[in-house]
Amino acid sequence: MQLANPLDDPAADPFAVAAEAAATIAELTGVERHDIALTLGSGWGRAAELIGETTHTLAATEVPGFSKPALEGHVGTLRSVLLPNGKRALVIGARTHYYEGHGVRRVVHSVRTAAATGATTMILTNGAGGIKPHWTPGTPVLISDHINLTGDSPLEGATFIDLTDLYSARLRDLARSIEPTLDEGVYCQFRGPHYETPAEVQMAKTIGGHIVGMSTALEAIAARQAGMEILGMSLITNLAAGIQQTPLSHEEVIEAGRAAESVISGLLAKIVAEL
Ligand code: 8IG
Repeated sequence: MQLANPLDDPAADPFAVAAEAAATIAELTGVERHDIALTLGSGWGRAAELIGETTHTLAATEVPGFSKPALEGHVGTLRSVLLPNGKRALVIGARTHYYEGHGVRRVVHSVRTAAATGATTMILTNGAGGIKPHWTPGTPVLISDHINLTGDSPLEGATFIDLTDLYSARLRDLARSIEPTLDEGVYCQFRGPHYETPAEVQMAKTIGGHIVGMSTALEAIAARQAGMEILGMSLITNLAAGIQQTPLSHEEVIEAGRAAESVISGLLAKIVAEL
C-alpha cells in the first residue's frame, strides 16, 4: 500500500521531498550520485537497455513523491544504469503528466529528484504530434524551444528564471554530430488529455510551433531552475490533427512508437555515450 503522496500536502516543500526521494534512491541502489537523468516517454523505453547495464530497478512507488503511471505504454520504474564510460544514469520511466490533475509539483518531481541525485544533464523525451507534414510517424526530432500552453509553471512565487537556450544548443549539436539528418522544432505543450482540434493545431503553427504534446515543457522549466543542461527529443508518432487526414487514435500512436523504438533508442544510446 502506498501512503498519501507527500507532495499533495500544500505545506510540503517540494525540494525537501525531492531531497528525500534522492536519499531513498541512494539507499535502495547503493549509488551515491547520478550524473545524468533520462525521462523516457512513449517510444523511447528501450533506450534504458541500450545505454548501459541496469544495476537496480525501483518501483516508482517505493520512492517518496512518485506515483503509479496512469497509462499503458508508460512504465512506473526508476533505474540506475552504469554507462560504459563509468558514469551513472538515472532512467525515469515514471512520468506524471499534467493532465492527470495532480498539480505541477507532482509533474516536475522526477526532474527535481534527478537534480537532487546529482544529475547535471536532463534528457527529456516524449511521443508527440508533428506539424511539419514531411515528419512521417517514427521520425525523431530535437526540441529547439518550447511554447508552454498549460498556463501553469513549476516555479512558485516571484521566482524569475531566464529560459533563453533552454534546450542546450551544445547538446543539439552533439546529437546532430551522431545523426546529421535530425531535424528540430518548437514543442508546444498542451494540457491534454484530448488531442488538439485542427484549429488549435493551426494556432500552434501560427505562433511558431512545430510539435504538439502533453509533457516536457513544465519539466524543462524545473530542470533549468535546478541548473541542469537539457536535451529534449520528440518521437513524432502521428501528424497533428488536421495535418493528417484521418482522426488520431491512441492505439496507432502507441503502435508507431513501438515500430520506431529500437531505432530511436539506439540513437539515444549513442548520444548518451558521447555526453
Ligand atoms: I504520441 O498529436 C502524441 N501525443 N497534444 N497531440 C498532443 N499530444 C500528443 C500527440 C498529439 N501525439
